[in-house]
Amino acid sequence: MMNQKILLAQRPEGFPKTSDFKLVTSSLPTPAVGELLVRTLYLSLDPYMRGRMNDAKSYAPPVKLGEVMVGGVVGQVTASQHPTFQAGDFVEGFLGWQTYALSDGKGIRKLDPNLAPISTALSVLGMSGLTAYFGLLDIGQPQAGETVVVSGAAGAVGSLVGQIARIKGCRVVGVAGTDDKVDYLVRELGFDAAFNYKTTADYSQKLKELCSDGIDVYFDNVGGPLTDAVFKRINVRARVCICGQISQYNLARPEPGPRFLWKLIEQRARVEGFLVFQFAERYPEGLRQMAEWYRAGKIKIREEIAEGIENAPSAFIGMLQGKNTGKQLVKVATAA
Ligand code: NAP
Ligand code: FER
Repeated sequence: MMNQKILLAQRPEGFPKTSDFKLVTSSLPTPAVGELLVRTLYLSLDPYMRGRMNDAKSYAPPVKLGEVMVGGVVGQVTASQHPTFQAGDFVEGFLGWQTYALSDGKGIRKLDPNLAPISTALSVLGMSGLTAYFGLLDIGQPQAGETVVVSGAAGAVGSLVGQIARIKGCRVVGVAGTDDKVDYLVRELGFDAAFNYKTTADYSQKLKELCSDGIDVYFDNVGGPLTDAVFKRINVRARVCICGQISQYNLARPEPGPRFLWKLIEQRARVEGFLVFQFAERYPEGLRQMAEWYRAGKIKIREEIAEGIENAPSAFIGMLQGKNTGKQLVKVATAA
């Protein structure tokens, strides 16, 4: 048996291409004392990976050229010399774009496959869910009756944010990139309204129509012109949560925007960026609550599943282009 790995072959200029990645095969490692070998079942594809392909330090160092791409994985232990893991255990951790990974157990979470499908450890019961939960509730502090606008609304994080805001009694307006996504938000996820930013000419006018009482919380996944338009409609003491700026990730240079800081004075409003990792000590709370809502049917999810590690680069590019509704995963192997 061999290990298949996807390496960063070159740093993308603008939008990534499949040739920025390289699939290589190597022999399977054997775990030493204190180590375990994990077979990847699902690989998570996330927008942050685009940032890690650049030669720029952020909260984490860039992926080096010729290194395995970073990524969250759900897998199954195939061999272990680690006291807390046994062959057959299901686990989740940042194990990278590869079919097998050696680990020392640090940052590896054991999963109970009877509680929820294991893939959810990468979506609603993983990083996407925790981002939605803490970003909306801690940074956004939505109150019943308030209007919450979510961009990237049909994606992994955005679809959860809108549903949590509904649970909290808010009026929720989503923004997404296709008419099917807009239908999904309103008909299946219970959003009060949604619009397609690709076919809407005047965002500011549309927001005025759909948010007649103004905007109290904006959960921003995208940035760019949509975010500029939201600022024109924020209410007194509004909270703007900066979760992501995906409209900027593939640009060679960030776009200059209109200057809207005066709106914050007028409305005594707050803008705050956050990283899900800052809430690490409270992950158990977030996971408990998300699991309760998910199991009670109050939160619905969709997963977009590509097949085979070799298709991870094209699925990643597809996710950046909006081909996914809900969480983009790659199914790499079937559980034993
Ligand atoms: P996702 O929303 O499932 O997938 C990305 C989506 O972005 C695509 O489906 C696409 O949908 C949309 N998109 C792509 N280009 C766009 C553009 N130019 N303008 C507007 N929308 C665009 O991904 P996710 O994992 O849930 O992540 C959502 C956001 O959260 C990202 O910005 C990510 O960086 C951020 N995030 C932040 C943290 C944190 O700790 N701060 C953690 C996780 C994620 P459309 O069809 O709607 O265009
Ligand atoms: C993300 C976007 C940005 C994310 C992290 C960041 C974990 C962090 C960026 C930085 O530190 O520069 O989706 O997810």
